[in-house]
Amino acid sequence: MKIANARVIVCSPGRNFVTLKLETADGLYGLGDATLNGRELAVASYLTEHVVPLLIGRDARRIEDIWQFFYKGAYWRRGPVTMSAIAAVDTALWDLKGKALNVPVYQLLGGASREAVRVYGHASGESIEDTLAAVGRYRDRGYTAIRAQCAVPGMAKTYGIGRTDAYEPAERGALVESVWDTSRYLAIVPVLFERLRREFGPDVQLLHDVHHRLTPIEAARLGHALEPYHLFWMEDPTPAENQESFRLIRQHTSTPLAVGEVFNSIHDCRLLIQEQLIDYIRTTVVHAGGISHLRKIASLAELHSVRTGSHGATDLSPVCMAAALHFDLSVHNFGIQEYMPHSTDTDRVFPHAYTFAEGMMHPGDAPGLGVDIDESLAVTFPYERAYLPVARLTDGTMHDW
Ligand code: KDG
Ligand code: MG
Repeated sequence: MKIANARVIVCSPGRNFVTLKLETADGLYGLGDATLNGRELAVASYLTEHVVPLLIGRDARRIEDIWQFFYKGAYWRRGPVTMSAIAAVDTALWDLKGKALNVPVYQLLGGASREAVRVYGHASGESIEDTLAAVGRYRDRGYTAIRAQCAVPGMAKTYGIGRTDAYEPAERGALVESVWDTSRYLAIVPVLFERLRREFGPDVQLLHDVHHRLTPIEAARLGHALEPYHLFWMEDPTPAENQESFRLIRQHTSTPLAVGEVFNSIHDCRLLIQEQLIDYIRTTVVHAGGISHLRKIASLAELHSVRTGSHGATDLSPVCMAAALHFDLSVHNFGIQEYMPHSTDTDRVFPHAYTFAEGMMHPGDAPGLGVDIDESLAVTFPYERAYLPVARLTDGTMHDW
């Protein structure tokens, strides 16, 4: 099981993806996702220039040792570029081990802890009425948990509002600057959820993403205002570099909190978990060091009654989605998985065994991760520069993501 070859494949079937393909001398290969939205080529370069040369000749069976080698051995620790690169190596090694032993990865992780994985979808609209209609469509497709986002009146563009149910967060070409107005946002969100509960009753699980736009006290106020509508979670209420700021939010509201899609190591969420300042940890395979590191975060979270709720937007490739589903199926303290279906072109480039039915997903029982890459099709979709939009306050001040 010596690693004989390693290649980085960059393609853009609807959006950019970076994939690491590891090949062994015995003719097996494993895939890992290394996509970092808006910074794809930085990870591709880190892999090609610094990681791939050190991988050749290593024993692919030594997953933990290779992880520690790239984490401790680089001297420079953590950071999204490094951790996405390590994640790609780790994911590809789990894929390889599954294929070598002829079992799906979840069997290597302790086996299934549940029959299938509950996912949530993204409903959004330009008005409250549009958002209600979008939630209705998700219900009709079988989703039992739905994230609801509504455009903020008076703001030309609100992040997270799709023109169709299937949308892409990054915009190709020039970077878009939008205007953010906290007062208007805080005014509309409770009205939206009051309508949603009235219309859809108590059974559907409702989620909301704040995208880090509030201060801790504003977030506390929103969480408190949403309490009558029993959200499954309020996500990323405030930027979380300062983990202590969640103490303030927690003191004021019982609305469950989910944080962590931008975190890349256990140290980014250690205090949040140990002090039980959050309810769901959203770290994901590709951005938090792969399946191996995510399992350590989940184990810490399990000790403190925090459950997992991994990020699953379209900028995580089907390779990451497959890895996430193997992780979700196996880990005891799984909470929910985000699922934003990929474009048809993406699904054609990355054929996969995972399935969706009635709001639940399963990774399938193919050996390894159960996902492939059609390289001859991938080359027909070359990289295109794209960025997430940024937000400024009405007076032009650059605002938090
Ligand atoms: O790359 C960033 C997007 O994936 C992110 O903004 C989407 O917040 C998001 C979510 O919860 O899916
Ligand atoms: Mg989010």
